[in-house]
Amino acid sequence: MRLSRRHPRYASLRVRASLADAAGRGLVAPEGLIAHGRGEAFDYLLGERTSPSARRAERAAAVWLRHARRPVLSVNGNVAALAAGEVARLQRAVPGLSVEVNLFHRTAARAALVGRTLRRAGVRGVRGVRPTARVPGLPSDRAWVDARGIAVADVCLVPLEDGDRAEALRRLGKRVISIDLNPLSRTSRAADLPIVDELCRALRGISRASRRIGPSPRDGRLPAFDAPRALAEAYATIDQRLSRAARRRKPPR
Ligand code: PTJ
Repeated sequence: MRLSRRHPRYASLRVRASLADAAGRGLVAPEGLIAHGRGEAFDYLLGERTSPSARRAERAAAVWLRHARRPVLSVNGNVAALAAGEVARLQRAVPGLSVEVNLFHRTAARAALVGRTLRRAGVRGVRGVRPTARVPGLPSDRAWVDARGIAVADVCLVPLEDGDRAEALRRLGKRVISIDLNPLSRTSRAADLPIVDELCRALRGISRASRRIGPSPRDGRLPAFDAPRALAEAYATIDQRLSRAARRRKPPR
């Protein structure tokens, strides 16, 4: 299908087309297309831009990743399809950041494809293609992790995660940073540091902040973050936008 650049939703249509293509190649699970649609709906409600509150969360995430002893970024099919290049840039901006394939709908072939996609984009030392440990108490294939990656991480950055695993990681004493446009999701509510922003914008924001911070001691000291406040600010953003639209009887821009 040809997309016209003049279409007012060109950028969004292009992303959809590339995800549909990635689903055709088996990189994205069919369920990943549904997850993307849910994300788009929340992005619409949030104004399709990074809010000041999300920007603060991205800066805090950069500090946590810089100070973590063993930080790991978890990558599923959607993340690889949408943001493999941003993942590589973040790894360059946060020296020592491990990148691990972690799939809900796991097959060996999909895991290998996600790994290849990341390596081609410039990600180094991709973990999790052949997992070697399990997160206890999780029945799904998402429990499969790398014994030298997520299994021993102190800080896990988990974009587009499911709530069960976010909760299981926290039970193991890990600090969880989520990226999820749905501030009501179980993942956002379970995270120690929820970032309510679109995946690519959030990864760019964290990379930018990390470059600004520069080298930091890997001392495991993570400044406090007020997660309930960050979520309340996201609810308020949606509330204000809808209330304004209801008053004007016109959708906000
Ligand atoms: O590749 P797999 O097999 O590991 O499967 C990945 C999916 C995404 C299918 C799986 O993790 C899943 O089912 O996720 P959920 O439970 O639907 O959660 C995904 C969350 O990500 C939802 O709350 C969406 O609102 C949110 N989301 C979707 N797209 C984006 C997003 N958040 C930020 N940026 C996006 N682009």
